[in-house]
Amino acid sequence: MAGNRTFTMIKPEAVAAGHAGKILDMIMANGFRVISLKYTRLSPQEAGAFYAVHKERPFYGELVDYMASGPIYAAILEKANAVEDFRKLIGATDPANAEDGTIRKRFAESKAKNAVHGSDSDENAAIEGAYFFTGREQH
Ligand code: FUP
Repeated sequence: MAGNRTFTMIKPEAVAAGHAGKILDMIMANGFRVISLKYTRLSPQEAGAFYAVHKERPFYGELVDYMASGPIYAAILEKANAVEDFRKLIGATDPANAEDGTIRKRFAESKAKNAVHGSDSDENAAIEGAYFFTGREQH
């Protein structure tokens, strides 16, 4: 249903630091249901395609290298008002600006290595979720 799903990734630095379990716990404790979940790794080509919208930005190359640098968790989440509520839960892109109690405030290393991704619209949530999961993998 439109408006009720978002897509997230727990990014390589947070996985490597052993934070994935705690981050998933925060997500579930805040009322998000995990519809799909996968432990995977993006190739540089896949990371480049996923972030193609940022192609012209100066940080694009670094972002792509980083997102392909290690395994991630990818997940589709369900909750009323999922996109907006999840962006509130993760906090600002730069953890220095993220509010207390947010995932990025607690776990992000920096603006570039900011622990989690959250879709920015219902449309992108659907596109991003479909990139990682077939219909049969959504429950
Ligand atoms: P967000 O929606 O909060 O994930 O942020 P953006 O879509 O603006 O950026 C996507 C990713 O690009 C961020 F998660 C980290 C990276 N980024 C940088 O490395 N430097 C910047 O100045 C902005 C974004």
